[in-house]
Amino acid sequence: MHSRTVAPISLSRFLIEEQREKHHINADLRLLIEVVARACKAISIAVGKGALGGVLGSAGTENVQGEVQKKLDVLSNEILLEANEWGGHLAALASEEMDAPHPIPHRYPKGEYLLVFDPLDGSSNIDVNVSVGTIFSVLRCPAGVREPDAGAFLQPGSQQVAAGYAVYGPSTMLVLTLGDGVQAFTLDRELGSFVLTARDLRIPEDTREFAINLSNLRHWQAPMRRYIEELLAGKSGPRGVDFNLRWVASMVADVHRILCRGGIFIYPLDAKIKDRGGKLRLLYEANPMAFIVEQAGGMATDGLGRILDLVPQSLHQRVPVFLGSKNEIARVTQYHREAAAA
Ligand code: P6P
Repeated sequence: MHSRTVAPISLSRFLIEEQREKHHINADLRLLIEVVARACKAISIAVGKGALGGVLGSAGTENVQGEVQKKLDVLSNEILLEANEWGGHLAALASEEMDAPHPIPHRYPKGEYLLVFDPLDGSSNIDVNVSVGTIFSVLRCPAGVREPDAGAFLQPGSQQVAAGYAVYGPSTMLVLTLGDGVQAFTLDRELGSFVLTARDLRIPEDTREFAINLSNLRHWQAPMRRYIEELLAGKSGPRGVDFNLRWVASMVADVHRILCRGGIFIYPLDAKIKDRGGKLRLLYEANPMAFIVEQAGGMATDGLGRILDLVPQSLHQRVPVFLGSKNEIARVTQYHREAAAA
């Protein structure tokens, strides 16, 4: 008697079971996640073509951040817009690549959700074939708001109903939280569907691995330098153990490693970017990653307080980001709080 092989659980089946058994999501949110996942498959194909796809290099334009847009930044943004406009699940979309929110065209019905995303994070790595990703966050549109403007998106990250990222690496993976743990799906390129490959990811509370752009050390504030110099001192320093540095310069790749084996990711304030409030964007980088990290038992702060408690002041607001293994983030946050209180 052959034991029946357990059929792989597709993203669609996972979402339907979440909806049916846990009443955790409704049909519109299920459709939203499936549409975003389908768009990420299309982006994965475009990214995977590399030089053969004629989409490497600069688009010759700048985005609202003043950053030169890669052709794939623009293409990924368009893929996500086109995929999400018609479904009737969204009231509006916002993106790192667009100054203002994108309204749902009047020819389509509107839904109750807002989607905000970084269509291709780490795109400076594209031309050198290093992993990049898509980061997305789902909020509810405030009640009674029929034509959501930027103000409708300015909700604390604790209001997110879902968040996730796709990482375009050796394999393409989708990592998702609906507020009930973190699940990971791997793209089966033959089936063309995401298959559940890891349930309830947990970040170890301790770690010996840290991710930071060390070249900014001389620009950091005192508590940041204190914390990193202790890690670099290793066995002979106050921590008494050696630490390892990893920095991909692609937030999605660094955060994914942390979800898989622990670690911390820090992009602190430094003298160069102090006036801008930080490097990473709150609504579509810090908030979704903080939601995922907390759901996996980690911690996420801006150096002083919980990222998910921050009330955004603008759509493209930047913040310092400290996230990952709880005990290390608690320590470095404590150093910053002590310095602020001194
Ligand atoms: P740096 C990519 O541009 C990004 O927004 C994040 O994905 C990444 O963690 C960070 O910036 C890299 O910054 O200063 O090392 O280039």
